[in-house]
Amino acid sequence: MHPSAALLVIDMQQDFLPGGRLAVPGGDMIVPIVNRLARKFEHVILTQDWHPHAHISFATTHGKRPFLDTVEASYGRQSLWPEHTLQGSSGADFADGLDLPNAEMIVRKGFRVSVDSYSAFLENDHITPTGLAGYLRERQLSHLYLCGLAWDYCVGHSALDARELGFQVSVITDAVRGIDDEAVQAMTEHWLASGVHLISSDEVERSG
Ligand code: VGL
Ligand code: ZN
Repeated sequence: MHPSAALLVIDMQQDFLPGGRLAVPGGDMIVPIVNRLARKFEHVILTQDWHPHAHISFATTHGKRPFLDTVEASYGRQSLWPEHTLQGSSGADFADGLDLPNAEMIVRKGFRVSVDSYSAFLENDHITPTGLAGYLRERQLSHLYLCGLAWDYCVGHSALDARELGFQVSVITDAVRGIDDEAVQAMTEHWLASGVHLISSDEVERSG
């Protein structure tokens, strides 16, 4: 790959795979694709969703229903989820079979109790940076290829923020899975309107 290219592997963690606490359908199917893709990149960066107990995004924190209810956070509406990717829990571990020996950096996110972070770049308040943009800029990694989970949330917002921060962004669509079909559709429209490119893992692998 181009020397300025980096592969961002978003939230490939046990809790997001079938059998996990916030399972993304087919999430396990992309593990071999991600492993193969990583061999093509000199720069591979992972994100790890990493929540404390009583996190704002947990339905249990508010006595509400996951997937259905929301809360008004200081930064706007926050969706509610089953408890997932608790710091240090086995559900927060990277997916079984994920094999990325050349990964150089792990960005943890969502570790503040009162702010969620879907995006690898900015927390859900859209103000607090994770530091990833600074890392990439300092290393002159300007062409980002995204894969992982979930299409409609963490991959989705990471791609949008990366575009806004001035990166070239391609999402490798057969190496991503989503939670909700309608949300996947809406996110894909946002991507296209923002100049996010959609490509296949075949195209990436053929491009050398
Ligand atoms: C995610 C919902 C809550 C994701 C993380 O990785 O897409 N979605 N936390
Ligand atoms: Zn989360």
